[in-house]
Amino acid sequence: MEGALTARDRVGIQDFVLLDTHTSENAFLDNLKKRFNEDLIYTYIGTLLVSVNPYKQLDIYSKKQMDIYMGVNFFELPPHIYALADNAYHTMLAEANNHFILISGESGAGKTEASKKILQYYAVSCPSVSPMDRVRDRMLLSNPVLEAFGNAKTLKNDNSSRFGKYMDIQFDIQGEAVGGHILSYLLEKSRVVHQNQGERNFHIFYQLVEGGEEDLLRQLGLESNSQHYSYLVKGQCANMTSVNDQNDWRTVRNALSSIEFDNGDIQDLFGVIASVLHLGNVQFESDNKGNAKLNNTCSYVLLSNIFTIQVLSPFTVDYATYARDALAKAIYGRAFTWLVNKINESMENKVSRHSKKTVIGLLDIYGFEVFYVNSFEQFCINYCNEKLQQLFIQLTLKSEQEEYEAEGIGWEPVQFFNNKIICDLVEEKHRGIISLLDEECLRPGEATDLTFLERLEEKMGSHPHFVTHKLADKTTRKTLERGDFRLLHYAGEVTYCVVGFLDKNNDLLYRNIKDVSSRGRKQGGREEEGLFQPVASQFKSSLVGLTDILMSKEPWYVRCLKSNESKQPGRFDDSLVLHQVKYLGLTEHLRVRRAGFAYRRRYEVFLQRYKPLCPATWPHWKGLPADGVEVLVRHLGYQPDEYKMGRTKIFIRHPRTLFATEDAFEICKNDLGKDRPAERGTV
Ligand code: AOV
Ligand code: MG
Repeated sequence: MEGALTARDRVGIQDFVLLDTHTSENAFLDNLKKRFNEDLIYTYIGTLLVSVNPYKQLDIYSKKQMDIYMGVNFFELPPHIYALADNAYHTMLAEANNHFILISGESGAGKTEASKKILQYYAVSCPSVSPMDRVRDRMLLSNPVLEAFGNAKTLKNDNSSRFGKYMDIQFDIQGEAVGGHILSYLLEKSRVVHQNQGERNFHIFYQLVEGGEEDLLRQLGLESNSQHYSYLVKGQCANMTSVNDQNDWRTVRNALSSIEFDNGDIQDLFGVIASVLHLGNVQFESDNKGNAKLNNTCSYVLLSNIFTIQVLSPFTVDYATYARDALAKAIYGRAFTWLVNKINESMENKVSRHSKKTVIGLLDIYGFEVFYVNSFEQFCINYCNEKLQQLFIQLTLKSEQEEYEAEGIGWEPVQFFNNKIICDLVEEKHRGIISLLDEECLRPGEATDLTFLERLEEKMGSHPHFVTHKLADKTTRKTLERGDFRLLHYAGEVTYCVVGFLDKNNDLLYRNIKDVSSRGRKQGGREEEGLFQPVASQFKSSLVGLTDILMSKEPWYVRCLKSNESKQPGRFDDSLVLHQVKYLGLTEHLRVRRAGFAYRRRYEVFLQRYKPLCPATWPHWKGLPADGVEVLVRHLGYQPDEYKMGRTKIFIRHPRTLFATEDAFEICKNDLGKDRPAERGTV
């Protein structure tokens, strides 16, 4: 008994539900920290997985580790991302329904790494029949490709996702992964033409320029030096130590070949990427009338064909530059969409297209982020995070309620901070920020970013989560500039600078240029025919669509926490982690799990684990599992008010009851000398 306690003191508790003290945030933090210091980055809250970014490679992701977790009962092994993946998988197979894994956490917390680990687990561990091997390989290979085109170095994360990604992994009834499909959300196109100090453009540009083969570069007319390209040096950190662009180039290049990209596709793709770089180097100068003309160093026939049409109208140099950038963004955005479509084609299940399948959806989006200057992009990203937090709140409360109801057990709800108020502030029809923004975008010529801000202040001025520069001093100590507004998000306050909001929401010029550049091509493009929807509204609709997709499936949660701001291995910054624990609502989640009945387990599972503790159930119980559990817990001395028997599960009121049983089990297990795998230090 004492040995077990000492071990627990050192490595903490692997499931917060078993934490025998109160559920205070400090106790929570303390447990996370103990474990983190032992390189135990994963901890459960029931079936929810908390992960703390170690910023160092841990030896816990080998094939051997995968094998250990395959098909083993969730709580029998140390917490792991594989255990969650495996549990979702086996539940999906057993219940023949669809699931999704929601991975959340702020920028740099480890979401993308977690999603890759899960995909690897399925690709490697699930049963496999040869023809599908290629589909699985492609699913895995889609990662480096999409990361190259959709990720970039930001101040928060050297490999930050700049698009949202939802991937369905399809399984047949034998449990084999047979296909995949990706939905991508709002790519941060502005990065193509501008990067803040200390940030980079999308990885692919540097990979191509630094790693591309001589022949290829010559064909594309590219110099093998990123310093040569104005779009690559805005952040003044083109070459960074944590990324090896040359190696990554080879990985991406090989991946593309394996994902059904033929040489023509690859030529086209890099032709487009190169054209963006060339475009960025196009300079304008004033003619004698003050109009823009192409600087005579520009000799790109194809580009100037497209481009001079646009710049033939008498534009100023500024405007022409602006048009050039809009075109570059549009080209890149289209290339990205094309890429996602190609990848989807290659992961399509062509063998058993019509047989029944179930899916596990993996959601990995850009995390909440706050920079020194925050713009339209951060507004969209942070809004997206609000929506997912709202989904989490709805689902955890909802599923809890439903479970008690289904099992015939009454309960008292726990209070959460409900961020619905912030979601409404942003997205409410006719009244939300996005609606106001759209309205301003419909007044071309009259509206400006500043009139938008004025309208915001007028309409939202008294909202508890909106701060105008006029009121800033009363609410917080930090002052606001004239062109700023501040939102009090669930994860903290963010000051947004309105400059560029209208323009980025409109993407107007993008449409003009599309008209011009598609003139003379064979097809006009179907997109142009549809009704124009501003960017933020479009994003809002796509998030509604995503929510619907998710709500129709069974949820699993991975909550990623950032351990420190400076990406240091093994450093645990108490206040930073505590802040995340608070805003992610982790202790409330824990309290909900423990309210009324802290713990519940299916009768079969409970009996299987604890049956050695009672002579009547060991080694075999012949009757119904529920009856066996009843016999077992009476033998253990459970008092009638300590537990309830539901329809399929036993519900245990206090963690300490299960805790005592768990202790007894540990001792008994040692006595039996059973060679069960157990967490380091707990045996
Ligand atoms: P994110 O996806 O949550 O941020 P990442 O998954 O890209 O964050 O993680 C950021 C970096 O942290 C990675 O590049 C790794 O160096 C490190 N890291 C994360 N998880 C682990 C792990 N399990 N083991 C070792 N290192 C890890 V963003 O995409 O910015 O929201 O938009
Ligand atoms: Mg990411």
